Amino acid sequence: MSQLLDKETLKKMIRENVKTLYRKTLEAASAEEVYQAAVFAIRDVITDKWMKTHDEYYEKDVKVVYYLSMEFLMGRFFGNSLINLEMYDEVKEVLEELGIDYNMVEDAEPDPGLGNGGLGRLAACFLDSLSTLQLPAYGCGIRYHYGIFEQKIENGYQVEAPDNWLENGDPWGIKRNEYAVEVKFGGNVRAVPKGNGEYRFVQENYQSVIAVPYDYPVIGYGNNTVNTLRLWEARAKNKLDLKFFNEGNYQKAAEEELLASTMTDVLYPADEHIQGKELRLRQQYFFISATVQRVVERFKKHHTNFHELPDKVAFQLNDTHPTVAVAELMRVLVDENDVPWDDAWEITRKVCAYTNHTIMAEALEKWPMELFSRLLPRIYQIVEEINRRYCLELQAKYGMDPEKLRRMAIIADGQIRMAYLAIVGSHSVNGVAALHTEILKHQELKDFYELYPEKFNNKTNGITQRRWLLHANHGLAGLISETIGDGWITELTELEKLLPYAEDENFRRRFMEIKKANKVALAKYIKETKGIDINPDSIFDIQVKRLHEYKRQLLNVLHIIGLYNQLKMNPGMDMVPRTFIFGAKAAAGYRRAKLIIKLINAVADVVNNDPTIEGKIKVVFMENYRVSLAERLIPAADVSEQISTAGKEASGTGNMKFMLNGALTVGTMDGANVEIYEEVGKDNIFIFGMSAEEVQAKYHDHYDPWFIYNMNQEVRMALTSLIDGTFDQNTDLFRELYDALLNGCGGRADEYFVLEDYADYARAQWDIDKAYRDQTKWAKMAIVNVAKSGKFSSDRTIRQYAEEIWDLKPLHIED
Ligand code: NBG
Repeated sequence: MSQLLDKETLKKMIRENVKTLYRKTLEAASAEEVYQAAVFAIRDVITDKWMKTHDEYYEKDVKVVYYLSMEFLMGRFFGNSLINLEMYDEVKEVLEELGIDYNMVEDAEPDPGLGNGGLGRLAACFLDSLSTLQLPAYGCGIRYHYGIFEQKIENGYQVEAPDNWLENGDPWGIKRNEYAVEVKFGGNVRAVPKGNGEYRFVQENYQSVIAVPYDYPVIGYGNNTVNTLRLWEARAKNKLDLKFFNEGNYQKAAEEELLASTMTDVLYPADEHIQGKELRLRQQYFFISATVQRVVERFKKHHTNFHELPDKVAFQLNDTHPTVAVAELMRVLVDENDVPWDDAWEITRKVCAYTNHTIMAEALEKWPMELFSRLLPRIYQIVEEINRRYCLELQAKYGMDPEKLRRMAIIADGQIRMAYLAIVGSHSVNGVAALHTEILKHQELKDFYELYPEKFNNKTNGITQRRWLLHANHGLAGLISETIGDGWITELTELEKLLPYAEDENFRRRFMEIKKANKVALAKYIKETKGIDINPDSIFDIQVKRLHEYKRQLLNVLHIIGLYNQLKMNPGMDMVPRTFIFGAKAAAGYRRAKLIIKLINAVADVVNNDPTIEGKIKVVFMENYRVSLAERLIPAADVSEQISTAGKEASGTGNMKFMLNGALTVGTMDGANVEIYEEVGKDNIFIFGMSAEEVQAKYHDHYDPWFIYNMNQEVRMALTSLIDGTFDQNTDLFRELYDALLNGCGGRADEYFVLEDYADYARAQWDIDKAYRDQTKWAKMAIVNVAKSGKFSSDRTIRQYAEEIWDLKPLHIED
């Protein structure tokens, strides 16, 4: 047992906690109650480390990075905390000795969905790596009461239900009333003469909200570092304004309370699609203002010279969502601390750095001037001043070029372009995979790359192997540690040592047995939850990610329809049985994405119940895809579907999780797939489709999907199945998809080149079928994938951020 807590003490604590929390004996407690009791027992261990870590940060006055993000998709805390504390086996044993099923306890924890997808999960992987690398860090975000909606499938359609993750309390969070701060909205700005010819700007007649932080521990693996995830919640300053109340103006009296109560209620559930909603801008300023104020307060405890701020503080802006930090830091420095503008600007730029996560136009944040200036009057003035000075610089550099100025200005066409504010106000701008960064430099942000070439850099994303292998796949993790030792847990490139074992028959057999066991476990889960029988000897082919047209789930389904049509014509067709598994949430207002979900389910209904195809294809849509479900699915995958239109997926991180768990990728040369390809070589991955350059050329070229329709019988038949009643009894339900692919429905026909890439995708799928028949070869390929996944650890990514952007040094915390 770890020195932290011996088994008997732990047992006693769990019993005691059940008693004090629930007035129950352990025997009578539910899994949920045992879970809570166990959390409080291990919190004891965590808290000691946590306090020590923060005392040292404070005493040594180290530089700290603040990872500013609207989303942290943490996944469940319990299992992962035990893993990082190296207490997993012991706690499992303790519970089992108490007659409690460990897995039931783990499953009792709600999976907090405080993020949409890749961007939020990346933030969570980064926090794990920061603590493991002993780097001083805070994650700063919002404590939404409702995370991403819970997805239910009713009659094949997605139905959204609220996700009340706090329902049974929040045993991981600690409320820190002592650090509450006031955040001001609206009102007007008054210029007050300072007496020296200058003015101080003060906000008046504003509405206040109090930001209250909740701190969550982020535990490093096998060390004593416990960093903090700080999530802010809104509380009303004055419950009821008595002055208005006494005047009988009840609505006005309750206004601030209402403002506070809705502020942090719910996460916006649209991925890569921003609607300029007032509440969202409020949320952004709310958590940023609270964070910036706290950070500056803390800095002032040790310092009086603000030029030292960049030596002590780094802000990383996770996409444009926290960009208002640039202006808020200026406000706090200039208005509240009398720092001259030019100094404040130099300091701000040194502190801030911006990560771009997408080139999808719908995701680029722009706020209407009217809304922005009404909600944040002083911040608006500051942005205007930043823009004025920046435009003067542009003119000095490029002369009077009105077109260029309009293109590059932060404020133009009545809108504030947050990406441009982030670029101008930062010293670093990074993309999240090599290809993505190149596209930013030479296409999307070309003007800015010309202006500030030194700011641009790449940081290819990564994932934490602690959650995605050590925790999610005990079988494989065990085999690897037994074979090459456990160094890979903190240095993933150690996995290269597995390469020679690809030639070792015994290792291959065990590797494949583990995959098989994971598949059997998933098959059982699918049977229990969906009632569908799937064959564990079939190829498990999985596409799990948000539903988005550019990710092309539609290409996958069309190909399934194509296969089905072939089997109908030729029931004896020789193919390895395939189970196609999907998981995806669609943004509630994204109609076409929801229709694609309905199509997947409709195809599943027909295919799964057609005896003539002899179970050669099964289709399963797993509802409510989330971190904990990913942990079940990915270890059981044979094939990883990464089939976005080239140039559109900034990086992808699911692709890395599959690779690490020994699935082979079928994918386009997009995002980080390109780098996976470079690592494993062409023989260990199934690449198909147009390159990003070819896609770019096709956009400008004449592209005619009808030509493909006419030339390719398989495509024609698959499309026809969409409208001939095969999947919807002639209601024309799927005609919209048919039209979107062939005619465009108002937009471009087949905007994401599904039909253009179809034939090569089908070819790659037959290559997979062929490869899988040779199990020895398949096992070798899968082992090479695992062995070569070292580059994709978020430890590597975070080391690069720390060295190349933050100039952040590790601090070892003693026992
Ligand atoms: C997403 C990209 C993914 C990428 C993650 C993390 C947004 C805005 N972007 O490709 O689509 O892996 O960010 O960087 O969610």
